[in-house]
Amino acid sequence: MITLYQTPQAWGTPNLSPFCFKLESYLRMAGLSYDVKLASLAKAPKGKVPYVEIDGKVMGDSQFIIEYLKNKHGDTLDSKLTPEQMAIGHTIRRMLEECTYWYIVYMRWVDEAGWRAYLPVAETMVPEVVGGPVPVAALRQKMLQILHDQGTGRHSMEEVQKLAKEDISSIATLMGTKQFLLADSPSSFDAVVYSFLVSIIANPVDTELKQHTLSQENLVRYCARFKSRFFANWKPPEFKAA
Ligand SMILES: N[C@@H](CCC(=O)N[C@@H](CS)C(=O)NCC(=O)O)C(=O)O
Repeated sequence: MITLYQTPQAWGTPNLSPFCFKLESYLRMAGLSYDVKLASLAKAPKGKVPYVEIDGKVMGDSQFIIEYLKNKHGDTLDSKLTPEQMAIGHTIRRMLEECTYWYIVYMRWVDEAGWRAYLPVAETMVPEVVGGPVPVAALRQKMLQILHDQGTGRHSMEEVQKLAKEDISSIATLMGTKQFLLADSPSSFDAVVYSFLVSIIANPVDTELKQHTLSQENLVRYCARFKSRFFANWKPPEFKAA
């Protein structure tokens, strides 16, 4: 059994952290059994979510965990991909995880309308996930500093939306008429694409980015296809957010 530690479920999605959602998607795609528990960042090996307990070992980082699972259980999802498909998948994953991620964070923590919508979710992280009775205003201040240091925090909302829309357009173009990102059958890279698309679409604030994503018909059909194939029997864990 794999125990997946993650943040509370919210906004009708399995998880608002795209990395938690990615890992849960991968586990379902690979047909691996797991149970879900509430994370504590203080106990996370890398101080971030998700983390897992497998074979008595606690491990962090969604991608390192997926690689461990591929080695242990085999890799039926990606074994037929060509080197070129692997390279495209890798590039898209890096873009989503290292760039688009920060745009999503900005729209939740910096933009005022986004923050009003996200505040009830942030409140569910206190005290268990963040490890103490930290004021939510202090969590926001910390996140603003992180975003400033990373660079995205220096942009306007308009600039951030432009950058994020370009990422989504690239994915829509690359997917084209295929059923999944790289082919008509799913690969592990779809766990990333799906979780990031849902993280954008689930935001109650009707941002330009959300509208742009919803206007990409192939991506909307893809999300419906992925959900009915891998999350049809999904039930929310006991802990809940907004
Ligand atoms: N590379 C990591 C990224 C994980 C990550 O950034 N998680 C965020 C939530 S989406 C987090 O735990 N943030 C809390 C913090 O940095 O204090 C992975 O793939 O697991």
